[in-house]
Amino acid sequence: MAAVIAVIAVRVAWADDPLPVPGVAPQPQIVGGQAAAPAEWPWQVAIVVSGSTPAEGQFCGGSLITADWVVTAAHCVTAGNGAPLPTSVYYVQAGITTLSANTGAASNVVSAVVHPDFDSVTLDNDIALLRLSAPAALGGSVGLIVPLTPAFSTLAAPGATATVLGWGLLSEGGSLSDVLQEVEAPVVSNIACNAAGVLNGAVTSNMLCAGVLDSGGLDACQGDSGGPLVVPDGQGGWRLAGIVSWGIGCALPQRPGVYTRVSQYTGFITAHAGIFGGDLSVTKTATPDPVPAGGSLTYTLTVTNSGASSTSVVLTDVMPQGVVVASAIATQGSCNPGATTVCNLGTLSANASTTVTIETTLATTTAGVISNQATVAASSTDPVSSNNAATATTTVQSAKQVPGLTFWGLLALASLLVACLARRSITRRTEMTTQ
Ligand code: 4AZ
Repeated sequence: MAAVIAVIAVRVAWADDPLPVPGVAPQPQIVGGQAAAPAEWPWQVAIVVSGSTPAEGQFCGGSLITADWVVTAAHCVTAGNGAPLPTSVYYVQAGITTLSANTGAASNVVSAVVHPDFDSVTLDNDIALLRLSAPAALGGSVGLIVPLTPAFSTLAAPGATATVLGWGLLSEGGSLSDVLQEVEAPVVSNIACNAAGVLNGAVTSNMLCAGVLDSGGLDACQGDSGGPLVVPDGQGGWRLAGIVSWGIGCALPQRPGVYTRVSQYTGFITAHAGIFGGDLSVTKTATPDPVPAGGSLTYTLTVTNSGASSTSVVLTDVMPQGVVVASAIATQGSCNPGATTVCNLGTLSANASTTVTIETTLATTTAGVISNQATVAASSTDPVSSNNAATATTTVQSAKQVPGLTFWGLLALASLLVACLARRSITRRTEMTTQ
């Protein structure tokens, strides 16, 4: 109870999210929305005042990005001066759609990482990560959402239809919505959002706007803070593009809602929740093509990490029949040349590439198409393993030599001729002797 009082005391300074006032009639929540179905948005969590039920004490939303990390707004978990609240004064409820049904599971928060550049006046960098005391049990009505990364930021381009979720209020003194609300709102460009008569330059590049400029009507509102603004990922899933942050009133014309632009925070999220990992690909060339039997063949492999964080890389290349490795040199890390060449490339930074050069010699008998596949794999500790195995294949034509054109061919032909002539003369001599 003391904790609740502590929260109420600090919340006087939070203009945005009034705590629920028991006995006050509910008002419409997320503006222009509709009730969500159970388990429709499984990453949505409620942040609730400790010692109260979700229906009594939900004051912000959040999104589960790993089994033990929730992303929310910094202003949800800080005092008015931007200082973090003790994590003991709130808890996270996952797997809940109707607050009064009190479904799902509550988790305590062991640490809150408020963005170091959070500005409690301008609400720039309004993002915080909450680490749960134990991983949430995933499945059914509890699931994860992937934060939008810069590589996919066009999914939240102006005009894209985003969906905002929350149990928020419409006006001060209102009650919480009992059932999670969802509303679709188009993304508005920062330029349009910042125009005079709209938000007048208050929107930084770390913010994203959504709403209907001319008519209003579709918006988040007080108490939705910290909750998700999601966009379709184009493959039947969703990405977290925004965090409900602030606005002038709710759903007014010329006053879009403002969200933390999540794609600006892959570094911050990776540093703490470490979710993105590497994203490896490999390309390979073989020269020359065609290659003469007995000649030299050089494989050049380029490994690229286009993921959001560094990852350690092992490259394996099994040599085809008749191809003997002379040397394998990596620009970073080291190689063990052999019939199976293994290169331990060490840590490859995000957005970096590295090269391995494998010099080989073909056996003189090697002929036809020589196919070779290389495989790269990230270390087993990479948190996202699905995007880290890649292969590249090369095929070169080994030009079979025409006998007689080479020195050795000529020599073989010559010795055959000599042997033949010698045999003929022996035969003659024998004939002569028997005569
Ligand atoms: C708030 O105070 C709040 N209309 C959140 C969103 C919006 C306004 C206020 C957007 O939590």
